[in-house]
Amino acid sequence: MTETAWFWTGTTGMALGAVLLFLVSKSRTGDEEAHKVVHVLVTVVAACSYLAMAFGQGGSERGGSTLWWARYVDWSVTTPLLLLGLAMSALHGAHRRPALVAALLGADVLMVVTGLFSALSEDPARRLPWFLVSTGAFLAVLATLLGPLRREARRRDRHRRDAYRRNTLVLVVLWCVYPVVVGLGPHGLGVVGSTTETGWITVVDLLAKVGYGLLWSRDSSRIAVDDLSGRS
Ligand code: RET
Repeated sequence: MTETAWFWTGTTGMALGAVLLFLVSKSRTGDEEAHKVVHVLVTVVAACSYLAMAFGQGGSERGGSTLWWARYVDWSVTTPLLLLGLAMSALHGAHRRPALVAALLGADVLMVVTGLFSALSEDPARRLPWFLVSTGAFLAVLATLLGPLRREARRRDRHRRDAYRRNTLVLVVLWCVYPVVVGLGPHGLGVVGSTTETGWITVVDLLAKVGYGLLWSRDSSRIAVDDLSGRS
């Protein structure tokens, strides 16, 4: 498959995913309605980013291969939204702990921005330190999800608690693939080429945005029933 074919796969998959996520979660209310907006928006933003790359936009020549920075623009919007959705669910009905949410989203944006600095560095002596800073921010995100937020989620009703555990597990596993693929790619160690990198990222992106959104939607219908019956 060519790199452009992968970009079209991403565009179509994300656009269909947005419609699907909208349809399956149409009747949500309250927090779960906000959660629906998050998932639909994430797939719409990603579809636009893939369309730009399919059009040959959002990339610059770096060291003999194209650096697709449109991806980082996508991630700077979609990753904070996905984390916000998870945090809202863990903190449902509780004192919202704005400092915790700000730390989570702040570390995440730092991860994406410094990851872009790493990819933009032509000189390995600059690329590596930025990669390490980005990885440090990523570890801070994971520590917040698996530490304080998990403790908050444990205090919620059964469905929210289970949903948090499942969604966090899936999110952590999928997100760990990104640094590995980008690290091996043409703007990292250069072990794999641009098309391979794009192929892997497209597949993981579809799982982390559409697949993960559908997983939420299934949990969310149970949560909504609980909320209606006053059990939350
Ligand atoms: C980079 C490179 C530097 C080190 C690290 C990275 C992590 C990226 C991640 C991206 C996740 C993207 C998602 C997008 C769609 O929803 C920037 C690749 C740690 C974790 C989930």
